[in-house]
Amino acid sequence: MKAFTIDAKPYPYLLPDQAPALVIIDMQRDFVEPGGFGAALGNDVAPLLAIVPAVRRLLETCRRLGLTIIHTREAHRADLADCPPAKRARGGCKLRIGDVGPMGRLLIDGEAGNAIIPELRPLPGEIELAKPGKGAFYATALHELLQARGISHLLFAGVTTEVCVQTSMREANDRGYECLLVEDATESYFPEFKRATLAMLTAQGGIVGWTATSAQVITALEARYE
Ligand code: C5J
Repeated sequence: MKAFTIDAKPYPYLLPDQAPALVIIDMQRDFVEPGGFGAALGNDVAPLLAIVPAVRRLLETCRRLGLTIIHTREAHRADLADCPPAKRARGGCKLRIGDVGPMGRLLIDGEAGNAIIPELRPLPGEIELAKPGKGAFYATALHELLQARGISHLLFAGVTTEVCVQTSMREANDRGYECLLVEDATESYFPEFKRATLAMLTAQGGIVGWTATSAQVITALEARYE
């Protein structure tokens, strides 16, 4: 039988019978639009918006092929009971988690700024997961949801590469998932951090997983699951 692979780094990524899930990390207004939490930390958010077309192409392909799709949001409860004081204090900026910004309270579930950007808004049937940490597995039901569906392979996209994306991919790797990060569907406020993250994830024979471009991923998914 023919083996279907994604042309990936550091070596081809084998696509299983049970299709991978697409995990889109934190494409929420808080991080990619001016006036959100990312901007409050002093970042220029423009580079993050540049990946939206690539994430959208990937999302549309996965939708058409019927893959499981998970959208995460970094989000805290309105009473901040799930936000450690150390996290809230970090950065020492004028606006902190829970404070009111131009798009509502920063990083608070249900506020306007906490929503996924309109271009990538989840459709009914897709899983939208609020997560109080940087990693998508910390204090969420993600592992149980994936296990219930028999999913062993995860394709990662979203922001930021070296913070929530990398943390989530490492958590997934430790739980036994075969993980691939889509290179042009992830971004950082710091280009050198993105480059370093892609390199460190795939070093040592793919110690955390694989990377590939969205074109390579889409071509392989269509060949395997269409
Ligand atoms: C950050 C994230 N950078 N989604 N969150 O605080 O990467």
